Amino acid sequence: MPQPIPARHKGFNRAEIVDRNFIEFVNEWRGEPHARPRDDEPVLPGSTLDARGFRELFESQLISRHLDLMARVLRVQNKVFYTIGSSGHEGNAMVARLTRHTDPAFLHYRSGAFMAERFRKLPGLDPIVDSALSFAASKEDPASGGRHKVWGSKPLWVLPQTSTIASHLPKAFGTAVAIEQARRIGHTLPIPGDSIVICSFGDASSNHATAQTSFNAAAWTAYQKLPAPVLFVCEDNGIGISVKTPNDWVAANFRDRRDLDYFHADGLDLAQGYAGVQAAIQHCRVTRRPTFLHLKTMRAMGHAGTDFEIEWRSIEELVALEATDPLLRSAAIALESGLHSRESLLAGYEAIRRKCFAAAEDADRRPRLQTLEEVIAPLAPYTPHAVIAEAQRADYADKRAAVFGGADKLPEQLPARHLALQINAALHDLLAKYPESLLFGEDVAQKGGVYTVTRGLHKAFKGARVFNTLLDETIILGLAQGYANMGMLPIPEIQYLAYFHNACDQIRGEAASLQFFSNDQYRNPILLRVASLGYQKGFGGHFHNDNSITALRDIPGLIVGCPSRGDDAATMLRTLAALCKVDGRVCAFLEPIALYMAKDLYEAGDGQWQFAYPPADQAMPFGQGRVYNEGAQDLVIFTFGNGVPMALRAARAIGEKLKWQTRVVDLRWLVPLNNDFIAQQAKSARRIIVLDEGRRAAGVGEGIITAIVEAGLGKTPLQRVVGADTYTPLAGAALLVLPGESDVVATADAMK
Ligand SMILES: Cc1ncc(C[n+]2csc(CCOP(=O)(O)OP(=O)(O)O)c2C)c(N)n1
Ligand SMILES: [Mg+2]
Repeated sequence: MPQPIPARHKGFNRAEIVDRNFIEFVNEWRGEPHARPRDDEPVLPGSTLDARGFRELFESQLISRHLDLMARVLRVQNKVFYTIGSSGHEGNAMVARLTRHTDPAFLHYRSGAFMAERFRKLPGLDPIVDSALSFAASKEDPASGGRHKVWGSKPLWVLPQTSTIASHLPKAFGTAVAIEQARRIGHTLPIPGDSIVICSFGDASSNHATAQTSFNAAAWTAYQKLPAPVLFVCEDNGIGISVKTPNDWVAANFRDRRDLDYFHADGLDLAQGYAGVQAAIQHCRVTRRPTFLHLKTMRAMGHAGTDFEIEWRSIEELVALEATDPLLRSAAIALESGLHSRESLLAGYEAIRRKCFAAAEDADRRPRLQTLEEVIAPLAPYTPHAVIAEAQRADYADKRAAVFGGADKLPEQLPARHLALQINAALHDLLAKYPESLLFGEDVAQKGGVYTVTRGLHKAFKGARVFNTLLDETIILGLAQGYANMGMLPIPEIQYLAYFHNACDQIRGEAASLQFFSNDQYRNPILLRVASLGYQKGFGGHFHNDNSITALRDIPGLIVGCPSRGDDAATMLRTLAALCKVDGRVCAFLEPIALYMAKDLYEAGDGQWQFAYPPADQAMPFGQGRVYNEGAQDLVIFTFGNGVPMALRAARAIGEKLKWQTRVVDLRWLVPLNNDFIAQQAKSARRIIVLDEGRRAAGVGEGIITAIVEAGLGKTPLQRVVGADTYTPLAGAALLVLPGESDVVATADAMK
């Protein structure tokens, strides 16, 4: 017969009930205690956890629990701004105890106990004070400076996470690979060489494409007998918000995966579960193989403070669930082992409650972010003098000579050449300049990329620095973040812009946000190259001619450069690498495929779109555009990429037809746009054409026009020649969609 549910268990506020359950459980405990164990003796007979370990773990669990309870109370008073809690997941403290504070951790949002336990590893840190500052969005929050409630810590190697499900798994995998690769390229790691990477997530999240690709990539790596010491910790509470995970699904799904070694541990019971956690961590550390720890947890108090479970679950189910609260089990162990009396346990429980509330009240009195400047301070650091100095630094002549086959064979001594060859030379230079740089992507190694832009790099720098990845853009960008986290300079390639969109969140939600959410304590510089844009004739169709730059333009903090000619590409790559090295920026370099092999400007054979390779000490100042036919005022064409040679040809036709002098402005830097430069060029224009190969609804042109209008120059006659809002079709029909030279001439003609 099921027991009737007592009225006091039927309340709406489950936090109060969970709290009361603990006190009642302790008060009503009537067991027989064992002889109190010494610190180094098993907490209960047969357990691999000793008494001291238990005591500390239990305290970490209680800290986490009281932070949750405090958050529920103070949220309604507007003193705390986050209520997604860790209640029921406190067993994850065991993972923290059995790993080192230098094992990088990318954590699930239910990691309060993990954090409290990891705090023990360094003296002088207080998890309650730090967490309270974070809950209160205080400017003094050491994790994010009040920007988000994240689990993060610079000294404890907890890299802060945003809350997009599973988005942290690719970079956790990448960091594990990077730890091992460092040795192969002679790079000094910021952490010990036998570190492992910890990455936790929920059961529902394990189904996410981003999670699955990370498991797959880790297994793909281990299958080739390459090390990938990542510990995936699946905290299985059987539910994701309100959707139940099918019974036993996580075990069934992961138990027998090839090259992903499965361990199980009961996270609801410290005495029982410790051995399983120990085994998994030991296995990962020693074998350097991807390891999957299935940690049983439960979720108490709903998904967040806003989730009133009683409205959508039966009371019987809730009460049964709450009876499995791991803190009740820890209380039982504490009492059974003789480590605590009922009184001392409750006194300890209340003391931690008081500490949490006091810390929260104190945090509430601390300053919060007050100005926009404060909010965005860590987003996009830029130190211009240091960047240009680094970009122009050319103290690697010997290495250059070795790479190019002799001091007399340097690329600047060769005749003018086209874009693809100049990018290729510039990449040789960058890899020579930065021994910690790595170039990787699909087909970039022996084949040298689809367009031979990376040809020769694999031979020159060998497979540890120039290599093919598995076919997954999310993983390519996860690897990039991992290498960056370990102090390397990743230069990933994405084969086409359309395939960047496939993995965009790894830049938008993760890489570009790290400086912001860590208050600039962590940086993950990346120099991402993407073969981009339209008009190319080798491979037709939309996905090889994607002209949408918009998805990059609105990513806060990202830098986007787009060259139209080879010499600019080289000087720009140097600046982008310097922006990575000096300011830790995430940069994208859009290489116009259609211009890779372009040699001519006006007529076949004129060779006017080939340029000499700039010597190694030349670099392009960030934001600087290029102006053709300076001083011309009848018409100014603002453009970039393929639009530049197109505009120059159109300018010649316009000159013949309308007798106008046309200035062509190549912006070169598309994110952020240099509004002052645009305004300065627009000021003296009688007419303006914005030539944008992106799309009408959302390209680059709107940004250019906004800069012109905001500079008070909106009265200048202005027209836009821009791509249509459609996908790009195959063959000649592509030119119906993309702007053409004759469109520019016709638009000018209509402005007479
Ligand atoms: C990409 C993405 N989709 C949806 C969400 C909304 N969301 C937040 S938590 C969550 C459930 C996660 O469940 P689980 O992985 O089991 O973790 P738990 O909360 O149970 O610990 C969902 C759907 C999200 N944050 N990110
Ligand atoms: Mg879950």
